Amino acid sequence: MISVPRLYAIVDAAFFSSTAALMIFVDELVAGGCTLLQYRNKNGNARVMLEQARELKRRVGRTAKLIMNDRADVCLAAGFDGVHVGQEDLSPESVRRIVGPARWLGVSTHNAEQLQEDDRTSADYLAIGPVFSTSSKEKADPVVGLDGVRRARRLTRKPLVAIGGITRANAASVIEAGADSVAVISDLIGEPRKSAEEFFRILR
Ligand code: TZP
Ligand code: MG
Repeated sequence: MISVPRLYAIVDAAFFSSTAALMIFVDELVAGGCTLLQYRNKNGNARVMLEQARELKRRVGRTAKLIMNDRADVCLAAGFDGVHVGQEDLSPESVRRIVGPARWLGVSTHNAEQLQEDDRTSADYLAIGPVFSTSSKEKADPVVGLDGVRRARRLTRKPLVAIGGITRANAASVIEAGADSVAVISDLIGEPRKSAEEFFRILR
């Protein structure tokens, strides 16, 4: 069983006007104590994704685990530590066959039924969300709330990551509801180092 840190920082390329700005953001997250980072790029072409991913790997090295959103091929090409897929990506077992047994595989779920189904796969961790309303995801599923997190906790023994609208103000309630970790996009933007440090202080 893997161990997931309290804060799972998601680095969404859409928030940055240049690769340089994205890299500075990541340096700051690592300086703030982040050891698990997901690279997400929903609009970029595969070539840009791989370039940015390789640069991330060069900078982060082994100080933090790097997880690739959606793309098993780019994960392998960039030497990332794992892949995170959703309900409309390749199935967990298809990704597992591509990335092998050692890399981390995470799966996003949005309700109890999906969570139970993906609990039966070889996923290393499951995500549940959106917990709160979010503007960082297009066509987000209905919010599951803290009750959705509690319910998810009862349905899986895998590490549980909560996502969607999580901030320093509500993160403690999400962990209390049973999540092992919070995945955050927006509330790290701006002052990533300070924000990460505060998440770790709050979630100690
Ligand atoms: N999946 C469900 S909600 C979400 C994703 C990728 C976005 C979370 O972003 P934020 O800004 O932390 O609400
Ligand atoms: Mg996806």
